[in-house]
Amino acid sequence: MSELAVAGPSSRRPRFDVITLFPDFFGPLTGSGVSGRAHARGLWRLQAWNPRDFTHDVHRTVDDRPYGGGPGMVMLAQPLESALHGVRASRDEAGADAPGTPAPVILLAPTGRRYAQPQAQALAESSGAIFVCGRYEGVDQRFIDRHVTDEWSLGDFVLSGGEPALLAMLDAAVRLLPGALNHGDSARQDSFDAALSGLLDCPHYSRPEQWLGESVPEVLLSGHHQRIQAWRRQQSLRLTAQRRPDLIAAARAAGRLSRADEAHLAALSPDEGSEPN
Ligand code: 9D3
Repeated sequence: MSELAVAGPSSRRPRFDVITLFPDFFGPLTGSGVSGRAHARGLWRLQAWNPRDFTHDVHRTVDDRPYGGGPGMVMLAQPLESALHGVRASRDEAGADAPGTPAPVILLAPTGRRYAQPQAQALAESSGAIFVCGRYEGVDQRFIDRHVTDEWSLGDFVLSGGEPALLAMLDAAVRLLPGALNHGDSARQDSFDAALSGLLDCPHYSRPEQWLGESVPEVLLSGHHQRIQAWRRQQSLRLTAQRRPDLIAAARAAGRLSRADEAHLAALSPDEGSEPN
């Protein structure tokens, strides 16, 4: 069997194309930190496309006023579609997607489905995606109806556009690529979900042992691996019960809480119970 046949779509480096009026937004993602290092290692790639470069009028118009009136501007369908055609041709040329499986077209929008770790994981295991970042009040619905396959939101707060949301989403995906983290990190990453059962992480301490009169919890200095593990688990349970009771319920429903976990939760005093958000 040839080498090419061995490398299936799942082992392909993801390629992300972004249609955006602000391509400069994405420099830090490819240039800095964990995502930048992964990019330098060739683990993923990103190409930004500006719809302004796909206009034909002298003003390079990418937006206009909404029919029916109202505040703000709407992104025009034509420059977005022309940019998308450019993206498709480029991906085909590069063989970015397996034949017959075109990349999804994902619109970043406050009306989208909430992004979370499963979506990050799916992106990391994919051959990539085409993202459309909205600006202004929105995107002409006819472009969405014709081309967009998914709509994603980062959460219930108002951004000035899709770009900052997409930065966070891609960062979450890229750090999951095999080889993106250094060795110590990746071992931790492999066990991260399983070890914490979807709970919040425990508190961490480092040197010095005494800082401004505050000590490190004694158990962490004890050298008793099992006691340390138990303490960390209990801290995770306490913190999660306080701040994210929804995650406790989800872990319980998934059968990820042991009898010892349940006993610890039951023993938490009422003032350690859930606090209002
Ligand atoms: C007046 C109605 N506005 C909705 C609250 C319109 C509107 C506000 C902000 C339309 C688009 C935007 C820009 N935001 C995004 O494009 C966006 C976003 C967000 O605002 N919050 C969380 N996730 C995302 S993903 C894209």
